[in-house]
Amino acid sequence: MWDDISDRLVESQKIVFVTGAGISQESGIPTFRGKDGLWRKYDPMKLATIDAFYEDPKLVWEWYEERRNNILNAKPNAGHVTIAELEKYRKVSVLTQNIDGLHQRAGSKNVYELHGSIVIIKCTVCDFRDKITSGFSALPPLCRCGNMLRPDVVWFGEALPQDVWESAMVEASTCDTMIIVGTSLAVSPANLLPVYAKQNGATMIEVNIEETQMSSQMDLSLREPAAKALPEILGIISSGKNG
Ligand code: BV8
Ligand code: ZN
Repeated sequence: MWDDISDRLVESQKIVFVTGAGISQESGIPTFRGKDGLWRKYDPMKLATIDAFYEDPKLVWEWYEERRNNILNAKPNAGHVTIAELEKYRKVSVLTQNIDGLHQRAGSKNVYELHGSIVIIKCTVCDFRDKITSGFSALPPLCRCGNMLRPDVVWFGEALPQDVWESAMVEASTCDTMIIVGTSLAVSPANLLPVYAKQNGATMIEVNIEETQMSSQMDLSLREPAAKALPEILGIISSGKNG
């Protein structure tokens, strides 16, 4: 299993990663559906929605402020750092569902944030939008125009940013290798990206501590934590070179 995949990794030219909450789990950021998951305390399906925000903006903001604090104190782990390192050997793009910015902080250059970013804050009415890493004194915070501010994330029921989604589809359809890391692939349309890669004949590799709904479609499933499995993949590529 590994030999064939190692050869393909050595021959690979362009690697596209699709990442989810699992890659940030080892940075201390709870996943959505895991046992430590956010789902346990709150129901993101209820809170990460525009209705919840307008129904109870304070509650939704308390949830985001708690996550912002956790994320701003978190550090990229070996999984994020390895993906950034791989750019020395291959053309790499990262299509992430995460809103924590850890791929960029690890040094990845080509990151597409499919679901937005928790550190970018925008106004619900005017075109104010800025990176804000400090806490807010009052929740919900108000814009200078008097309207509520919100995190620049994609809520359930909201469309993904058009330009980001279009680029992500192109990346997924033009890679020879896709590595899917730490995502249950439960959320659409992000979970279509592996389908596009497979249709394009890419080598499909999954890194996940559990089985996912696409495990049977993978050429290789590594049942290991991302911080352990990704350095193994880097080792094969860096010693095999090519590319
Ligand atoms: C859209 C930002 C259309 C916010 C997120 C029925 C009713 C209502 C809606 C729908 C429905 N059916 C389908 C939908 C659409 C909906 C959807 O997919 N719902 C699902 C849940 C059924 N999708 C949408 O609404 C999307 N928009 O469709 O718009 C449209 C079109 C045009 C015009 C208008 C509208 C928007 C989806 C984006 C939602 N926002 N995040 C926030 O974060 O607060 S999604 C949220 O879930 C996160 O982004 C997260 O990344 C994502 C997916 O979860 P995962 O990343 O996979 O995380 P999860 O915990 O599930 O899994 C972690 C995995 O890691 C596990 O497999 C675990 O085993 C593994 N793991 C754990 N530790 C490790 C590990 N692996 C390796 N190493 C480890 N150490
Ligand atoms: Zn405003």
